[in-house]
Amino acid sequence: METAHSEAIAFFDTHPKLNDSKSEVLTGLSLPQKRIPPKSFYDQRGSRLFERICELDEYYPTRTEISILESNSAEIAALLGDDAVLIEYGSGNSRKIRILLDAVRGHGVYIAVDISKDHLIRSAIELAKAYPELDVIAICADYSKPFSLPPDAALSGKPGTAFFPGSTIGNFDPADALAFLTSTAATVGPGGSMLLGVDLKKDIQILNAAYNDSQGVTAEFNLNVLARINRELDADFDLSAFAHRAFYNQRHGRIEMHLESLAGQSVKIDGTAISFGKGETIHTENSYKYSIDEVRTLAARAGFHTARIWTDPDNLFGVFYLRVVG
Ligand code: AVJ
Repeated sequence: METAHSEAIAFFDTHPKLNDSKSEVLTGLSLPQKRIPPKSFYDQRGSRLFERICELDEYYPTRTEISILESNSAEIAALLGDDAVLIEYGSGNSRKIRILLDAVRGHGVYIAVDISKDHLIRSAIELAKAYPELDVIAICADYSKPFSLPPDAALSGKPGTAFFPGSTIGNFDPADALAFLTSTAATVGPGGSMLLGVDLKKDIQILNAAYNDSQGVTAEFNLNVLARINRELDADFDLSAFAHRAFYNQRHGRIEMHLESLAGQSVKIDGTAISFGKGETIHTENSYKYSIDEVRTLAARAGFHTARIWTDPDNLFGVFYLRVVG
């Protein structure tokens, strides 16, 4: 690290294996139901489009979760206690963690875990500058797999609280969500806890509107993945020959996003031809929605007791405080 503020943070690198994205995309597009993983959305333009989504009238989750965290920050701080050890899974937009850090008056330990090293270090340094009393640790790791926290000395011996906001858990299939929570329980260990943000089941029209906004930003976000593949994987997708589709799948309790081929066509990716029938789709994202009871049950199977739940007045979104059992 070559920055003037590198001494402000501690950095640990687990050297997560970056999947070979070309073969991953080619494999996904060879399946009977073609698919591209949702992590592919977030190149620079995709991350910017996602930030615009978060500002849309129709997209309620971000602003609702922020208001829940703000309204309950004193109680959350009391549960975290003095010198809290906060472990953020995915160091996205720092707005939410700042609410918690302000509530604990900038004291304690903050551990950011992210697979994207540059982004991770940049945001960790930002927070270290903003909270001079805070011990900031950055761990480059793939948090969807188990990883170890740095030695106890760095952690004041206090069990940690994992912070996983944004309903990112909604991107996991149920079995993967269970595996993820189980491994998080192991990471924070006995006495540890988790603050989990989850988008709740609700009126289908509200859900469908959130993923079919009137300004078409979500459509741009979805289509951007094809522009990214064109650029990074030497492909020739015609973006005007695909359309954004998003709908609530009631049986699975999830929003599905797809890109629908508007014609029969063939696309080349690094020399490999992929053919599309008219109306055929690429499945780009699942966003699972949970009832409060479903979160409780999932958490219990992963070894967590649901100690506290905060919601908004319309029950759109839930923030769950989970404690490791035993
Ligand atoms: C970042 C996965 C929580 O599922 O709502 C927003 C991503 N996709 N609009 C979500 C997303 C389309 C978002 N998550």
